[in-house]
Amino acid sequence: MTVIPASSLARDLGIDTMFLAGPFLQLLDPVTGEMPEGTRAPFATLIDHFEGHGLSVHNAHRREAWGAELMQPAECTRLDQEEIRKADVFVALPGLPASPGTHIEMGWASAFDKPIVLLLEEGQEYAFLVRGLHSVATVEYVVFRDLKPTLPAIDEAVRRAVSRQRGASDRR
Ligand code: 5HM
Repeated sequence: MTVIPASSLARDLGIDTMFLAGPFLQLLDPVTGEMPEGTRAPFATLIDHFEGHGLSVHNAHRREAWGAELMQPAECTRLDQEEIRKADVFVALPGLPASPGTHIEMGWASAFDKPIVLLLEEGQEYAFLVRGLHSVATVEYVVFRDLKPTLPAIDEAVRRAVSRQRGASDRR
């Protein structure tokens, strides 16, 4: 049983679900067809962290057993779009090099008016439409070097994105 702390993102913000996106195909080992441990780590860290905050995290990497149970394109596309539509907040690592699937998902999340948190690696170049997404959607950017020490800043970004998006929809 997961014990949710007294103050958690789920409880404080009244949210239930998160979609976590990030590079997938480019991380698969060509021999095993699976993501090596090192490339799973950022996703596992974020999933554990946000589940500890009482959120139900939808993540395709885990769903598809880190590559061992890869879905067909038509199946994962439909499912991902459905889960993003249902999510209370969308978090993504856009990928270096850019992950094509994640970029499509960022487009969906912004079109669906989701609060968005983008995790960007320090000193790296990202697409203009990633850097400019905040001009058309509720986006919080978190620049990081190491993910774990950045988790408190990521939590704050989630809080801000959800609150700002609520304020924006209340004004409409
Ligand atoms: O193009 P790339 O594989 O990097 O796309 C990754 C994103 O597409 C992930 O955020 C994931 O949600 C989705 N995806 C998926 O759900 C991608 C693939 C493979 O391209 C997959 N399932 N099998």
